[in-house]
Amino acid sequence: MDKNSKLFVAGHRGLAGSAIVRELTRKGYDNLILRTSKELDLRDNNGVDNFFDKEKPDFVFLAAARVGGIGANANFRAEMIYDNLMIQSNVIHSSWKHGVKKLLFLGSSCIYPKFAPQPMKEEHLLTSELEYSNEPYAVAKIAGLKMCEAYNIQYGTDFISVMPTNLYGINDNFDLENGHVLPVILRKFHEAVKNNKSQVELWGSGQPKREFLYSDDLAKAVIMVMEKVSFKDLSIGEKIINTHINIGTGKDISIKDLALMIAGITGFNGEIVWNTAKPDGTPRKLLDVEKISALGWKAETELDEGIKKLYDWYIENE
Ligand code: GFB
Repeated sequence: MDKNSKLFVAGHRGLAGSAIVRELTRKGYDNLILRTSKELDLRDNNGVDNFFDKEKPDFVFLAAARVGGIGANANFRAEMIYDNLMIQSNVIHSSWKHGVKKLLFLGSSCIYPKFAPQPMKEEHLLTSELEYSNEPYAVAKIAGLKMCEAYNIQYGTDFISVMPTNLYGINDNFDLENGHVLPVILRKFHEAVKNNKSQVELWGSGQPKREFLYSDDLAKAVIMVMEKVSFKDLSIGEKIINTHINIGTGKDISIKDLALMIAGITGFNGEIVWNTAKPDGTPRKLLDVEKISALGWKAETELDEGIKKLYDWYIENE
């Protein structure tokens, strides 16, 4: 991939996609092809095919997806599977058809079994049942990585999949019902401080543990993989040893401790009420990051530092 290669970043307005665009621009890649979902509906097979035919991108970052927190996964089970299957199938298939040199597909740590050993290694994929609350999303993401693998084997393409842990950062989803846990807690505390509220309700028991990665750190990992790694590097001879690479910090934190950290940053001193009628989701979700570390990448942003950056951005853009 050189500095004037034609790069298509699908999903460039989202949390992951916008971070990838910022980092590509910072590194001097200046031939980016970007389309909003209004301009190009990635669920539309003909539209996507025509776009690839016309633009002929050399490299594709597939960061477009229907995503959300545990609420969105419960409220939109149908969209979670339909939209994701359509988006990724159209983009992956058209990338093959129109000779894309390399494609990078972004999945999620939700692909692993609910009770996978911790930390979760790439080879734990499909070893037991999934967490029910986000099963439609996880099934779509597993289909995406398997589709990349299948095209690589049959057609000799170079389509690589990476599985990031829970992300947070600029352009995050702060929607109280459907957003991700970290930005939603930040918003709840911020609004409580602003409105002099002494109590904030959070979901579940607070006991589950999650691993959080700042989106700008993810972008560096993703671009490094695109620049350095080929699908054949993930195999030994004919044997495929890995279909994907985990991207995480290697450290996790309970939702309760996360809430206390965010309370400190936002200045919320009131009471936290845990609504246990809301789901906890999977008990723990920590990625094994040995492979991405061996490639020379490491998360740089400490959690408290990343939350402070996100809080500054949120206040500016509220
Ligand atoms: O954001 P979330 O769905 O991440 O929720 P997941 C994580 C945990 O935070 C759950 C608790 O145990 C929730 O009960 N929680 C506490 C809250 N308060 C809140 C709140 O106000 N809002 C939310 N959303 N949660 C995501 C998937 O699962 O993992 C995504 O939903 C994505 O699709 C991501 O794949 C990696 O870790 O449970």
